[in-house]
Amino acid sequence: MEMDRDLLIKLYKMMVTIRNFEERGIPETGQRRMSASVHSSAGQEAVAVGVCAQLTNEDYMGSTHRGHGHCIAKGVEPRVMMAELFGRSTGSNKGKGGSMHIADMSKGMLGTNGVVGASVPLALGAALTSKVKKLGRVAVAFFGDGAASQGVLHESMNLASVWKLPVIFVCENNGYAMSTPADYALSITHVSDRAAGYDMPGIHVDGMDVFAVYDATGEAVARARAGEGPSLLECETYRYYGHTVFDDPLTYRTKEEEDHWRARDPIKHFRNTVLPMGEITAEELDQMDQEAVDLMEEAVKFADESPLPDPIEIYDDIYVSYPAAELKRGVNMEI
Ligand SMILES: Cc1ncc(C[n+]2csc(CCOP(=O)(O)OP(=O)(O)O)c2C)c(N)n1
Ligand SMILES: [Mg+2]
Repeated sequence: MEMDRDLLIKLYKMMVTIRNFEERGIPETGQRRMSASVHSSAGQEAVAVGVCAQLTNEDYMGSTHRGHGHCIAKGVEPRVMMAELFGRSTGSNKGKGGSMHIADMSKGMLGTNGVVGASVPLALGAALTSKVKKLGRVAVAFFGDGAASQGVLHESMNLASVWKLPVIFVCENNGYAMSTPADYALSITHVSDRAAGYDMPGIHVDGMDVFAVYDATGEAVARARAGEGPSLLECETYRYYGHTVFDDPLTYRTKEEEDHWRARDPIKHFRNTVLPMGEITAEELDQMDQEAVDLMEEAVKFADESPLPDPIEIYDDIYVSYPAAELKRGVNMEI
């Protein structure tokens, strides 16, 4: 593992920003009784950050319903994400998408996604674009252990291998799909073993260790950029909260299990690994913790003070546009 100070700072900042976004932003949306459900990625920060730190702004990424961390790690601004969660016009998608429809094409962020597994063919298509147009970009598809058994994943892995597309399939195995344990629902112990069926490398890493994720992704990205085709990376991780934060009594798992994973917290792991190296001090890391707290204060304030979308914009940004002037005249809104 060779990492310079700037990279270490970037990895830590991203992880604490995600943790703070989830632990501040999600309760805010709950208190405001917002209707859209939100899924916390707290606990899974090392996966999003370790993977995205190997990507450029131009590379593509398709995300899931549990996608706030992916967005932040890919460079989407937390305050426009917060505004999106609050349904405000300053949100990444003008307040009309919410948590599961955050996209930012300027960052190669193709979208969080309410349809389990749907990130995968999207990323595949982006990888095909890159190959056909010789753009040199790679595409990452994040998906969960539940999505791992969706048919579309297997069709996509097959096609990616046949066409040697520059795509990295990243399974975030957090142990559960809603309340269904992965070790019940999966036919094999490691999702990464399925790579053999598609003639691509399958790598299994500790998803609580940002350095392990970063290194494994680096190899997969290098392979993709060299035209050698796709890889499947499985990162073993854990979500700290329920499937959705507010409606899950968590009766399917034990306190002991939660404590076990929290003891392996990715942010703690980073501190324990990096501080003895002497490259960064505890005070500097504490300072970054505080900056992440301040950033979320500012993000919540920005979202709060932003207006709701104007109802006249409801038919904007869809495939068939409906002129605002006609809506104002109150003509039939059917299209
Ligand atoms: C196609 C489809 N099937 C079912 C659902 C309902 N659903 C939403 S999340 C989820 C579980 C997904 O589990 P996993 O892929 O492991 O992701 P995690 O929630 O653990 O991040 C299910 C079944 C859905 N949104 N889309
Ligand atoms: Mg899961």
